[in-house]
Amino acid sequence: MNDQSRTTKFLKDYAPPEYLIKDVALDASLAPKGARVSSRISIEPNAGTVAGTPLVLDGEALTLESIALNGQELEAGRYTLSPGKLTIANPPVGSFTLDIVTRCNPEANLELSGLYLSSGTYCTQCEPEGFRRITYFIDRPDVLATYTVRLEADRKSVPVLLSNGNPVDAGEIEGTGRHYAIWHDPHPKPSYLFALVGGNLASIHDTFTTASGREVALGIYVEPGKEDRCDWAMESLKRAMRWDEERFGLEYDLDVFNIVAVSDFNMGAMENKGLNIFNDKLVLARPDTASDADYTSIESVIAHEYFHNWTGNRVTCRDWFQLCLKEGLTVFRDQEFTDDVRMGPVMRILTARLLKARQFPEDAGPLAHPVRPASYIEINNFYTATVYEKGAELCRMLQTLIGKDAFRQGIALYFERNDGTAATVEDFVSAMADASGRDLTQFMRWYTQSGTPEIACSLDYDPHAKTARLKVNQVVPPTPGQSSKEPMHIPLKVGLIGANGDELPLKLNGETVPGGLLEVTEREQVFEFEDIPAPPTPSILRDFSAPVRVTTSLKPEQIEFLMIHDADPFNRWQAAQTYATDLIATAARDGLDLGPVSGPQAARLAQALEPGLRDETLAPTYRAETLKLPSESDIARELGRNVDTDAILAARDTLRKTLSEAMADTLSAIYAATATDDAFSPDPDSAGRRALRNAALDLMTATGTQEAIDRALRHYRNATNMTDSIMALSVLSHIPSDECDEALDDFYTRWQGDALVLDKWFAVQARAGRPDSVATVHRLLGHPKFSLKNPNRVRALIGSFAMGNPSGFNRADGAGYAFLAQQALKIDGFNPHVAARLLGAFESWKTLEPGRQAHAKKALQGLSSAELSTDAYEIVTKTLG
Ligand code: 0A1
Ligand code: ZN
Repeated sequence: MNDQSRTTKFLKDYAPPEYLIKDVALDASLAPKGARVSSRISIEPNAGTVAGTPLVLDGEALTLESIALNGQELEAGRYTLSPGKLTIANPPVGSFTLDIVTRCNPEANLELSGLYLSSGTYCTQCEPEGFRRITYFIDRPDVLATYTVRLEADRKSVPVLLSNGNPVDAGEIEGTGRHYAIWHDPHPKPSYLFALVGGNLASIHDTFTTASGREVALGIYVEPGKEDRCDWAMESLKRAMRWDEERFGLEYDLDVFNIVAVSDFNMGAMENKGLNIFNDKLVLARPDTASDADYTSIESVIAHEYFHNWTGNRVTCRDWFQLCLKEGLTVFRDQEFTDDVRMGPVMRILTARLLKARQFPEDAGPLAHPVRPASYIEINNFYTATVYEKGAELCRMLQTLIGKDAFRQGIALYFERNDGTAATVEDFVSAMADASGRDLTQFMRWYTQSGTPEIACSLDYDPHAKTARLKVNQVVPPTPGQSSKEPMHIPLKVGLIGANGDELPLKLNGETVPGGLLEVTEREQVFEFEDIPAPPTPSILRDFSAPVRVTTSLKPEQIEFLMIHDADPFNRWQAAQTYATDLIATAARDGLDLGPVSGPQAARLAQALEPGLRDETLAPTYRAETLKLPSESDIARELGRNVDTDAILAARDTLRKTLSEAMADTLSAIYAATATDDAFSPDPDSAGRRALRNAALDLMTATGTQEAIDRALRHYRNATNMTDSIMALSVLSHIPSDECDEALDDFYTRWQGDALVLDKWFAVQARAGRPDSVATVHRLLGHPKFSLKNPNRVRALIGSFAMGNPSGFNRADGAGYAFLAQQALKIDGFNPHVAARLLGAFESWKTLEPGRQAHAKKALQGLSSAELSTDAYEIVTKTLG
C-alpha cells in the first residue's frame, strides 16, 4: 500500500494525461521464479502539455533493472522511484522512447492482479490497474497504444504462448530448450486490456465466418484433460458472434479469438482484446459436472466478454468513473442475447430478481453510489451491482423510451463518433439523443443520483365521466452524500384490466398510449385514462420497465386477480411474489405470528397459483419461477428495519409447507409429468422441464415428511446429470437427516478430485439454513480440500455462507459475523480484492434488529481497528458509516 492509495479520487478532478503512449513493444521472458519484462514505449506529450512537465509512470511490486531514454541508459539521478511511481522530472521536449527492464514474481502474486501463476499457468489480469504490476506505464484507460508482444518460455513446460491480437511469428531459441511467440494487436487499446498466457494447456479449435466473409480462428485453452468440457463454451461463442452481427451489425475484427480458462481468478472473466481470460467455472461444462444454471451462466458470460470487443474495447472508458459505460451496456447486451436465445419472457423475471436481490440493498445501504460514481477510494470496489446491473437497466430504459430501432441507430452513431477512443457516459447518451431526437437531459440523473426511486400509485375511477385517474408520486430516497434528489425520467409501463380479465385500451387526451408506456418526469403526475367502462384493476410497472420500487393501494383480492388475469407475464409472476411477500413479512414483522402463512390467506395463494401451474401452454421455465417463493433476503428488504432473520426463515418455511400441502396433487402431477429418460440436452425446453420438476421437488420437500425425504434421496440416486443431483442435494441439505449425510458423502466420494464440482459440495453445506451452519462452515474450513488461496473455493464456502445463508450468517449471537470478519481479515493479507467483496455481506446491517446490529457493529469495528488493505478499509469504514 502506498500513501496515495487511501485518498479519495473525484470525477470532477479528471484531467487528460500529460503524456501519451502510442506504441508498446513488450518482451516477457517467463521463468518459474520470476519474469523479466522489457518494454519499449514511445511517448509523446499530449496537446497542451507544457514542455518539461515531469513524466510519471505507474508501477507496483516491480524490481527495476534498467531504464534508458532514447537508447541512453538513465543514471539514478535522472529519475526517482517512490511508492507506486517512477518519475522523470525533466523529460525531453517532444517524442521520445523509453526502454525499461523490470522483474516481477508471478509465483508470489496471490493478489491475482498483474502477472501470476494459476496452477502452473502464467496468466495476467490487468483491469483495472494490474498492468502497472507488469511494467512501468501510464496505467489509465485513456492512454491507448498498439502492442507487439514477444513471449519466451521453456518449450517443454510452457508449450503454449498467447497474447492479444494476431500471431505474427513463433520459433525455437536454439540450444536453450526455450521458445518464443510474437503477437501483434493492431487496435489501439488501454493497458487494462493487455493479456498474456503461458502454460501447458490443451485446446479445442473451430472457425467462425463473419457476415462479411472473413474467417476467424477460434480457440479455447484449458488444463489438459478438460478438453471434453469445452464444447458448450465454443457453441456459445459462435452464437454470440452471430447475434451481435444480426442485432447490432457488429463484426469481429481480428483473425483469431482465444479464450483461456484458469482456476484462480478474482472475478468471472475478462475481455482482454482477442484473448479473453476466464474463471474456468464459466467455461467448463459437461452434463455430469455442470448444472443448467452453469450452462446458462457460461453462455451469457462468454457472450458478455465477446460483446465487450465493441462495447469496452473498440470504444473504451475515459476514466474509471465511466465504468458503467462499458459494463452497463455490455450487461444489457448479454441480457438481450440470453433473452433471444434461451429465456424469453422468463429473462425479465430472472433479471429483476437479481437486481432486487443484489442492487436494491446496495442502493439502500451505506455503500450506495450512483451508476456513475462521483468518487472512490479503490476502484476495485466499484465492480458493483449498481454499475453492472442498474447500469444495464439504464440502457434498457433508454431503449424503452426511444424504441428499439432508434436505440440501434444510437449504438451505430456512438461507434461512428467514438470508435478507437476513450469515451464518457455523455458521449453515449448524446448519441442516443441525437439518433432519436429526444431530449435526454433529465434522464442523465439516472447516472448521477443514487438510491432506488419509490413510486406510489393509486387509481380512482369516475363512473360518470368513465375515466380512471392514475396518480403517480415519485420519491428518490436520500443516500450517503446525497440528501435531496431531483425527480427522475421514468418509463412506466401500465395496463388496465377489466372485470372479465380483458385488457382495456389505454387512451390519454384522445390518443392511444403505445405499449402502455407512460413517461413519469415529475414528483407528482396524474394520467387520466378515458372511455373506461367500469372500475379496472391496474397493472403497474409491466415488464419491470424501470429499476424502481412500486407501492400500490391494491387489495389482496386485486393481487389475486392479477395473478390469474394479467396479460403481462412479468406482472402475473410479480403479483404472486407480492402476495407471498406480504404474507411472510406480516408473519415475521416484530415477532413471529404464523397465522398469515398457515391460515386462509395462504390457502388462497395456493388456489390462485394452481391454474398457472397446471397450464401446459405456459413454458415450464415460467411455471418453475412461479413455484419459487420470495427469498429470505427479499423479505428482509421488504421489512427494511428491525429484521429478525430467524423469524423470516420460520415464516417462509411455514408458508412453503402450507403451499406444499395445499398443492400436493398439482406438485405430484408436475413431478411425474416432467420425468424423462431422454439423454441430457442443455436446450431451453429440456432445461425448462428440469427446472419445473426440480422446483416441484423443492416445494414438496418443504413438508419435511419421511416420504418427502425419501423422494429427494431417490431423486439424488436416480439423477443422470448435475442439475438433478445438485438440486436433490440442496433440498436435502436443509433437513438434518441420515439421508442428507448419505447424499453428501456420496457426492464427495464421487467428485473429490474435481475442483469445480467440489465447490458445489462446499457451497450447498454453507447455504443450508440449519441451526448448526456456523459450526459446519468452521468445520469445513479445516477440510483438507479447503484453501483460502483459491477464490472459487473461498466464494463457495465463505461467500455462500455470508451471502446465501441469511439465518446462519445473521445468527443472533453474532457468531456468523465473527466468522466472516476473521476469515476476510486473513484473506485481506494477500488478496484484498476478494476480501473486500466478502465484506460486502455486511451492507444491510443497519436494517437488523438491535441485538444483531450490535454484534455486526462490533465485528465491523474490530475490522476497522485492524491492519487493512485499501480495498477492505474503504468497505469497512463506509459500511460503518
Ligand atoms: N471487465 C470484466 C470484469 C473484471 C473486473 C476486474 C477483474 O479483476 C480485478 C476481472 C474482471 C467483466 O466485466 O467481465
Ligand atoms: Zn463486463
